[in-house]
Amino acid sequence: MKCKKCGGKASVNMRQHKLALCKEHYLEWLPEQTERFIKKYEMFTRHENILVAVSGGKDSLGLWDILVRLGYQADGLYLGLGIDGRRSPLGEGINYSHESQRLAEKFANHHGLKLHVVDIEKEYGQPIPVLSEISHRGHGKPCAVCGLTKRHEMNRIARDLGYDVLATGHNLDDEAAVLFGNTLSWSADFLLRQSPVLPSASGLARKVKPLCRFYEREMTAYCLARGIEYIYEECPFAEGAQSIYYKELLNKLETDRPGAKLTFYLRFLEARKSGELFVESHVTHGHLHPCTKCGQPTSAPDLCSFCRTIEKVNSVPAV
Ligand code: Q46
Ligand code: ZN
Ligand code: ZN
Repeated sequence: MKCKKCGGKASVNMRQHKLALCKEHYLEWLPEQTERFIKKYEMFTRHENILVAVSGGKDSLGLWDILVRLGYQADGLYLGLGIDGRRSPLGEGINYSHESQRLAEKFANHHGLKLHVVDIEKEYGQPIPVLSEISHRGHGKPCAVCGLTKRHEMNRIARDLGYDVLATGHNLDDEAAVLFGNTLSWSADFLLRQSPVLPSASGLARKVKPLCRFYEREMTAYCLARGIEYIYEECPFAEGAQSIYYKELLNKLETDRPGAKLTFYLRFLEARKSGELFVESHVTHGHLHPCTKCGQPTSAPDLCSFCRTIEKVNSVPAV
């Protein structure tokens, strides 16, 4: 297989685009495409300050790398969730959080970039697995509390430190799996909110997903070609997640019909934009007002669900 640009040996073959490129041209192509998506969806400009949520994985580190290479002002935010053997019921030997933090810091140091690190245990007294256990949210899995905490903290840091926009590394596989799940249940509220850009609203930072049109394997190829060291392991709690099952189903479809995943997602974005699928006014938006403790928007009468979770945890006497 030959590189379409130089005729040299191709190292990445993207069947869905009918495009094969050598390493050098792939490393040019991916940022160029990202720039195109940033402009197309009006995500941000070069005058704005971007906060990249960095997990230590390939997508978020790849995204940070691309934005910096494109000349954007992008700092990182790492959330220390405390998911590792020392302090969780997972057992010894699993050092997911420590290892991902090490790799995020290594990347930042190597490129001379600013990385904010927020340790959840230091901020709120307990790591995520324990917060989840004490608060009894999420049916024995910490993902509900983890997701709630990540959203809350990313928004808090973006707001408190004055960033214009929060960027996450969600790729096409992530977005297609979410879309598939929401379509199966026809969750109109969630479908309406699924977008490459969520504008800022009543105390919430603008959120963008510049990688939403790249396949997961394209991000893996980018990180390998750039020599970015990232954490290969998934969070141990991800095992058995419904989103992984949906990804496997979509991968089967993609094998038989290259490009199916991309078409599924892009046609949805087109239909959503044109208003073909939903009439926005039919979807009920709960009345939002600021949480009396943290100020972030909530539909609950006083505290938001994150602050309620932390209150509940603090009210349980220590053993
Ligand atoms: S980090 Fe957190 Fe994920 Fe781990 S505990 Fe669940 S939500 S699986 S993306
Ligand atoms: Zn080439
Ligand atoms: Zn709150």
